[in-house]
Amino acid sequence: MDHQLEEQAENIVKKVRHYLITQMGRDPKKAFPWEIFQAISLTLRERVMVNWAATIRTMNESKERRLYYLSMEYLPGRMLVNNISNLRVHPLLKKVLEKLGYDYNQILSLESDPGLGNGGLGRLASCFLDSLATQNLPALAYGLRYQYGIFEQQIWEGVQIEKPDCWLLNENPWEMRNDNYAKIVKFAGLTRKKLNMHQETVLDLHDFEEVRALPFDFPIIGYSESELFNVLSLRLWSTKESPHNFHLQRYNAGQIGPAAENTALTDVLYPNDNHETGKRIRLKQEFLLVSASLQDILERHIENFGDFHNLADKVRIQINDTHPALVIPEMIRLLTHRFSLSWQKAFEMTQEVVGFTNHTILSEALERWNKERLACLLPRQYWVIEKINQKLCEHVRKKYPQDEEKVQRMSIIENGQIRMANLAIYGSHKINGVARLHGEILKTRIFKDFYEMYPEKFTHITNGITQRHWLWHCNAYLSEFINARIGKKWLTDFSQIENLRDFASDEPSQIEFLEIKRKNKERLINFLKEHNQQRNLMGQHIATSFDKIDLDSLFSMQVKRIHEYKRQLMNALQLIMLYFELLENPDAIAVKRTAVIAGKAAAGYFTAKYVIQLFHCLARKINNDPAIQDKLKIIFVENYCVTRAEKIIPAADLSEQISTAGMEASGTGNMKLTINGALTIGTEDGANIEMREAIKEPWWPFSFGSSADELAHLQRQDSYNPWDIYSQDSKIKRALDALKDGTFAQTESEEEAFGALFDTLMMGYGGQKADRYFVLYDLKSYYETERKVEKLYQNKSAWAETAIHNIAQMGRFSSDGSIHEYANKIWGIDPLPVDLKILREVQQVYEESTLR
Ligand code: NBG
Repeated sequence: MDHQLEEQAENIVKKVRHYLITQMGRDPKKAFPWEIFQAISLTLRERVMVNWAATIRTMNESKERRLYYLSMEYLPGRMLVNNISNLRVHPLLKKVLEKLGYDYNQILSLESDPGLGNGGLGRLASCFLDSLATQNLPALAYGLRYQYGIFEQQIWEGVQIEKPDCWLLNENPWEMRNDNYAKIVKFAGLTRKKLNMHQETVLDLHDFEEVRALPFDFPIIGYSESELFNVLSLRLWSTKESPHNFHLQRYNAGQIGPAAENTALTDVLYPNDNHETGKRIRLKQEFLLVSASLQDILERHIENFGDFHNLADKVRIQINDTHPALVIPEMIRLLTHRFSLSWQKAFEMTQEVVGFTNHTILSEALERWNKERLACLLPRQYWVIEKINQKLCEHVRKKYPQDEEKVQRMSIIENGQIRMANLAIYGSHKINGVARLHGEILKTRIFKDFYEMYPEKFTHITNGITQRHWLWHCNAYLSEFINARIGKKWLTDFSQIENLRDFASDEPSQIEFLEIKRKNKERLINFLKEHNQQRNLMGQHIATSFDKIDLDSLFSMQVKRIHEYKRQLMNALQLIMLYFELLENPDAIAVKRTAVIAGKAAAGYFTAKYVIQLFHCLARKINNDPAIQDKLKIIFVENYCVTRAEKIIPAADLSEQISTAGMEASGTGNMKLTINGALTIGTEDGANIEMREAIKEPWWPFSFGSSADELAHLQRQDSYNPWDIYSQDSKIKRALDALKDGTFAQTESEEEAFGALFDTLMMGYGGQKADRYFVLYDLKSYYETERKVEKLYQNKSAWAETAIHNIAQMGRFSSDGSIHEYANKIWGIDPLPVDLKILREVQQVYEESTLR
């Protein structure tokens, strides 16, 4: 075995040297680390390319139904490490780098983390791609190749500063530019009516603006125990590298900005999570994705089948939230106009093809486009939307003749706005929520009218995560622990993890589990020492000591985007209350606590930014207060991203999932933390509920807070007044007062920030109700439940036992399971493993072409 590894490593070293010379003109003895990264990637890529070509041919020749996944966001994490992991060549590559004389971790950390998404929605898309590829499902994914991903977050004396994220500074060995498949997308222009062969009106367009979308393909490698693995394509469109997108006439007229608008169209990802702003460029981005991808999809279909008679049988398109919902009018338009299908046929086909996943019930996140804006930028698509809407309204009127209000509620166009969710529901055959509670809320609250009319369209599929990335890849110690006990089947069949239950009460296993946790905490703290030094007002690093962090303290983690409904502020208040209690009596709490918080705030979201500032000031005061004898430490980790999550999550003892019940559609961080051996303190929200049911009493001891129904009731009654709590609960009052009395604020800006936080809780702002996310309402039970946490943590063995039970019951939260459900319930697609004969053929051609 060792000998074999040695030999393989030697061969790869040769290849790497070959690339260093032929691609970089570099003497291998003098290569820069970045060149080594490139050469390693190119070498590994060869292996991937063979299977990639063979998978594509397998799909084309099979003529099976295919899924096309459309998403404005992806968060794949670093590609080289992920690919090494799915190709199972980790030990081999370590050996290779050792031979070449470079440090494995250093080389791998050179790659930047492609931040092509905001948070859960984008990461879910990447977990889904991993599962699609691993389960050999015939699929292809589309997105945008943003030049700048989600901003890099820096914290300057507590204030979030957004720096551009230039992930494409260096050549990316994992993307394949594909000029042959570039597409032209048309915006604006004037329309002219004409008749198609069914004597139905369609619109021609002239004087339009043309934008060229150029695809870059990324391989998505399926995990497999053998050389038989599928490779899917993630095709990302860019407008950057097409010189004709530059508008010279405008430039000559002195309009420098507008001249570059189309060249710059895919430059930046809109950095909003659960919030849409209705900006024009965003609309153009969305249509770019839709139009280019749809042309691609239809061309593929024609190439395979010659015409569209079987389109509804062979194609499934899943839209990740409403962002790509323009696919509905655009598909109808193309089919009726360019391909001369009848309107009715085109509409029915589109409905059958498209599926829509909703990811939020927050009204500020539901997309609405200004009617004039859309009509001006996309006149033909607007015209189709009007027609779809007429059809919908007629339908509703027919079924509910007396109910004009219902028609208004369901109408796609209302009050000068186009409601994309209504369009997406009407235009697709299935709409799904992302957890059971979320699915219920869609049916009974936000899309009630649609549910009444089309009950069969509504379903839910609970989110999942890939255990390969979020356990195997990010937590080597724990993975070995699991493998040693139950083997490795869990990697592709996560239900196997159940067998771990047998070890929950086994003392040596408990001890080993706790040791692993400790090692992961140590790894995190070492990482933070190097990468999370604080910055002063000017952004310069100031020496930050982590020496007082006790690895045996309880590490609680709340890591996710900063949003009011996620209630990081409740966590902060709980920490303030704890601090005051410790000031009175440092022995009041038996275990030390290290509270880790991380997450980005949208650039214009002031309340969220104030919350970050508050954590900074809490840390400044509390971490340095000798009176509490190092019992409590607070760390805000800058720039939360996939790579940092991989370091933070394995180190967690406690997972904070404390959103207002009914607001977090699913959550996926909750799942990642649990499979890494953290216990959850959480509300009855999103997937927490299903996790509680799977893990069962007594292994889920820290559930707290009001239910979604209770809060909905309070809202309807309009009977909640946070001042009641303020005046009745002295501990809570004291914590709130501390926001105003200068306990934590040192500067005017800090005073203002915390004053504003106080006001959102007690007065409301911008026309919103005071404490609309019920922070104070749940705070008492939250605080008390945190004390229960500490009590259990004192009993290490009971803690470990509970944690192992938690991991063991997480089998159903793998994205493999979610994807399996999508494939059966929504898409109707079957696995299509790469054809061995085709693979052999491609391999042979490859071997023959490799010059010795
Ligand atoms: C987010 C939800 C999360 C959910 C992810 C993935 C949006 C619009 N929604 O609760 O807030 O886990 O989607 O489904 O980003």
